[in-house]
Order: sequence, then structure tokens, then C-alpha cells
Amino acid sequence: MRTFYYRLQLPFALLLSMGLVYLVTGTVSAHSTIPAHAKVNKAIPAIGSTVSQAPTTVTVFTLENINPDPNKSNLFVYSPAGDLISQGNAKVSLTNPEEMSIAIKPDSAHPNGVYVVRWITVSALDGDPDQGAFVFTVNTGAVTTPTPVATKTASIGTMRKAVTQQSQDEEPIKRP
Ligand SMILES: [Cu+2]
Repeated sequence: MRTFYYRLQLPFALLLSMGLVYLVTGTVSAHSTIPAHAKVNKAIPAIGSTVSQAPTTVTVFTLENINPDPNKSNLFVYSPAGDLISQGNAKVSLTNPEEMSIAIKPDSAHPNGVYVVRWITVSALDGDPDQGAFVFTVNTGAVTTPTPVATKTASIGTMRKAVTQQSQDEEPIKRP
């Protein structure tokens, strides 16, 4: 009697756990959070940085391929005075589908201050929309000081690469 009870219970528990696994993996594959849509993770000028010269182009890099339709993926750049200074539509790079650029016309008489970049994207992979904004600062009297807030991982990666390169370049210790 007891064995029978266990026999019934085991497949049920198995089914239940399989169902849970399916639910979890199903959610992950249907709507992956790593990477999350065509989210902007890097830019030129760098996100949060201070540059000593007003740029004429803003470029962003995303985590997924960008749908190139300007109604779906675009950039809007605002001057420190709050004017929309981006010219026309952002264009997705022909060589890198995770890169999009736009020309901007900064006020040459008043270039200093905080610029806001608003971005909208639709992923070319899963059609998911996303949007966000970041800032960079122009200070013509300052030395360029990138503040790697969102690009921390990239910087660490570059540093690691540099360290690896250095250790590879090091001459082996010669023993007498
Ligand atoms: Cu997505």
C-alpha cells in the first residue's frame, strides 16, 4: 500500500519539477534579460563623460542588432539649453548592426553644459522595443575625463586585455 502511494507520488513530483523548469527556461528564452533588447550600453562621447570639445556626431552601441527603420530606432540629442540639435534621423552602421549614429549641431557660441541623448530602439532579433537616455558634458576649459559608469565592464575588459598583453610581452626570466 505504501509503495503504491510512493509510486504515484514520484511521477507527480517529477512532472511538477519539469513543469517548473519549463516555466523558468521558457521565460528566459522568450524574453532574455541578458542581453536585454537593443539596449544602449556604450556611446561616443562616452556615457556620463566630460569632453573638452562639442562633438558633431553622437554614436551609440547596443546589445542587440538594431532595426534600421527610423520610426523604430532613432536618436534625439538636446543641447544644454534644451534645444533639439540632432540633424535628421540616426543611421545604423552598414558594417555594425549594433551601432547607430546621428549628426548634431551644437551651439558654437555656447557649447558648454550637459547634453541629453534620448534613444529608442527596436531589436532586429526579437522585435522588442526599448528606450532610454544618457548624458555627456562639454566643458571646453576641462581636460577630457571619461566617467566610466556604464562602461565599467568594458574598461575592466580592456584593462584585463592590457594586463594579459603585458604579461605575454614580458620576457621570460633567464636563469644563469
Ligand atoms: Cu528582447
